[in-house]
Amino acid sequence: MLKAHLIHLISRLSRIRHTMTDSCIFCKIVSGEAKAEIVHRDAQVTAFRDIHPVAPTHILIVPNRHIESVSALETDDEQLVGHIFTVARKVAHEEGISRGGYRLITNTGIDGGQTVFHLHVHLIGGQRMRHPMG
Ligand code: DGP
Repeated sequence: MLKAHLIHLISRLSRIRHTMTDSCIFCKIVSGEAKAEIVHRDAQVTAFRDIHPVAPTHILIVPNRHIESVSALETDDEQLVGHIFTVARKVAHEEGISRGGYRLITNTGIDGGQTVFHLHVHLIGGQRMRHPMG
């Protein structure tokens, strides 16, 4: 009985966490409450320049809806994930880095190096990069 109650509570809490936006900096950028240099915005995603660029082009593409990370994605989000990549391709073209190539990175969870817990894809380019596997 207690176990069932606890499972129900944890499930409710994780859902609340999933939609919580108050303290999320990327939600604030999406809503306009926080400033960022936005390069693309549509009904599903927003793309803006990273505050600490590691290359001449460093843009973050985020879903407008708060999703914590890849681990929180659901089957219904498949179209959204595809759209994020389509926007990455379009922005890369506009940045003039399509021909040279670029890197798309999604850090997931603490061990994956994620520091902002709102799903995002880094679009990085404008220079030759070392292969991440060495
Ligand atoms: P990650 O470590 O993969 O979670 O990447 C988070 C990125 O978000 C990191 O490269 C820095 C960037 N970032 C953090 N806070 C802000 C902010 O307030 N504005 C912008 N534009 N970027 C931010």
